[in-house]
Amino acid sequence: MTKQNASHAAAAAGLGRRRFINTAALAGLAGIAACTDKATGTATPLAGSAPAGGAGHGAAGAVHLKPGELDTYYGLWSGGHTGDMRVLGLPSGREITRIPCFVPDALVGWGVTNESKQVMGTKADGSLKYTVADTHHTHASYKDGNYDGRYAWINDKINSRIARIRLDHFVCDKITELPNVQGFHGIFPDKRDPVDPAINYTTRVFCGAEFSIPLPNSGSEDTGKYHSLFSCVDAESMEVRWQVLIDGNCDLTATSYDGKLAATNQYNTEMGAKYEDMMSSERDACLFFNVARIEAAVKAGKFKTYGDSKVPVVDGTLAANKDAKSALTAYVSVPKNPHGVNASPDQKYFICAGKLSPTGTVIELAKVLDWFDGKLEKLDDAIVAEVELGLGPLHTAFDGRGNAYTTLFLDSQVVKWNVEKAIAFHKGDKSAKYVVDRIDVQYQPGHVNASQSETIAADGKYLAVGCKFSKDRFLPVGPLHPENEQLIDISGEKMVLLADHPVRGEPHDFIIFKRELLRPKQVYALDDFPLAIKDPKESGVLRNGKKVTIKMTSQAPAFSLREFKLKRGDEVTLILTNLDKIEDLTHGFAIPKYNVNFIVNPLETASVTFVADKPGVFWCYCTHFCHALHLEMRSRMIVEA
Ligand code: K7E
Ligand code: CUA
Ligand code: CA
Repeated sequence: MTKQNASHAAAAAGLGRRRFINTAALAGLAGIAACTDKATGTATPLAGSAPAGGAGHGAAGAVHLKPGELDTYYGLWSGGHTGDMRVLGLPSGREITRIPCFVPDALVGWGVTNESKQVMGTKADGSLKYTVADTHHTHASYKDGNYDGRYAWINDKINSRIARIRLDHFVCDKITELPNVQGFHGIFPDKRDPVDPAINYTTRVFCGAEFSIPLPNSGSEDTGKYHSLFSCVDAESMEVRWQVLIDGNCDLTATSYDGKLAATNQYNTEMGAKYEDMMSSERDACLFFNVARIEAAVKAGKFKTYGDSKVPVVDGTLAANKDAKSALTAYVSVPKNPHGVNASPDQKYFICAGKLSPTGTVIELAKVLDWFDGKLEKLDDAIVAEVELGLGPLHTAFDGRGNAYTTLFLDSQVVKWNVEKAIAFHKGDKSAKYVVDRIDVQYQPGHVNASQSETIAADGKYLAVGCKFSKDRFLPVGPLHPENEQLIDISGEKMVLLADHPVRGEPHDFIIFKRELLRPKQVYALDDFPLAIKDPKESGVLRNGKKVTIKMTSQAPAFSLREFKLKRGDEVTLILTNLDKIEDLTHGFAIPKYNVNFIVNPLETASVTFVADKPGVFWCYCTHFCHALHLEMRSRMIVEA
């Protein structure tokens, strides 16, 4: 079969299978249920060579930590619709905390306090600009090719926002809304500066926009005038540095270890508005960005701006970038509606998964750079392998020993394959057995990631797989099932399934960090907060007409003000500093009927603003267990009629 025929046939097979999954999901999965072994209650694998369970394997014990035993890895999981980042311990799979970003959170008062509202963004009336989100991808800052524990970033696809999380305090400190785009999906920080060798750490975050829109967004129906942009956000200021106007769309994002290249896979080079149109071509592209050249073009003033946005937009369209020696972009042809693009830890390759083609495409970065330098004539020669992996390949992770692990959405498998052997096979050595192993997962995997996968310190210990369906895996809880995150031991030749753990839908993506790389602080410094009340004696009610400021501190088991008086209609800002400086001594502050509840961690200051529109007595109480007299820890708000 020719390569084209092969991908065509597989695409047809894939869509057939997909239809089966979508329209006959219940019937199809009931078939799987029928395979359940009644005696053990474990599902037997549908197909494939590897066992579905880790029973009898020594590694299985690794996930069952003894009480008090700490995990060896952090997992940073995207929270999906809950708009937060979840922090897991691995290998246990225990969820340790959630870091609210885009959506209000009742535990910490995210979206309640003035400080969090300022990060989230408000309308003119002070209410939150957005209260829904859809996070998919999370990645962290780098230094010398490994995580440095400074920041993590996460996207919101619905409202095209990027949030930054400070990994010293595990809090979101900045959110930026990208201009000129819709459907912001892929995200990846750079790993060093392409020009200045002294900058060996992340200073940029690249963001791909999946949906194309008119510029300006006029409501035009003419899809021929729609565009997607690729954005670069400054890692420190979180301002958008520049954008690139492109042909086709963006999806996932990857960056090279030398900082010179960023890329996005493109599934809609057709610029279709309907799915049939989006899959009408046999090949789409992996689009590369020459970071140094783009920044030189911006510096030289070769850009446009759109609408109210001041962000410089350079021209990365095909027509404007035909001449390799001046090109800002390079469109490498890959088969059909590709999905993930991932950077191998040996720093040499980007791998594009075929999705509607059963293939993985290996692109050699040195050759892409050769093309930009005019040393490689045909850009497509940068493809050093295009090999069959199975049906519905989506995302790829690495073990640092030359192997890649790609999820096969339609086959419900992870395939382990050797990249150099795939290259040898592609070159003509048909004896090169590049597929090393396959394992069945339950079911329909999307993202996959390995411990330290996309760093130079990939350690090949654990692989986590985000499975989209969890039928029969957990106690039934009604129509909405959790997703099934499966943990696989990849330390040996064969993959071994270690554990399932349910997660609330739908994380999509995650990264796995060695625990030594993160050193979070347990207690804030008073000076971190400009409004801090450093001495209980500063407490009191300050009135300026209708505007009232209440200053209060907390020290278990009391608030510094046992009561405070307001007049109906007062515009009140209440500032609370927790002067307890002992690790884990957090207090809460709730005002009944005023929709106020937030916490203050040790030496943290937070504030809320509200109108005292209801007269009466309101017992403000501590909502976070802190002391034997926690229930008695109160302040009385008296609002005079
Ligand atoms: Cu494959 Cu949004 Cu990363 Cu989901 S995307 S799986
Ligand atoms: Cu303070 Cu509970
Ligand atoms: Ca396509």
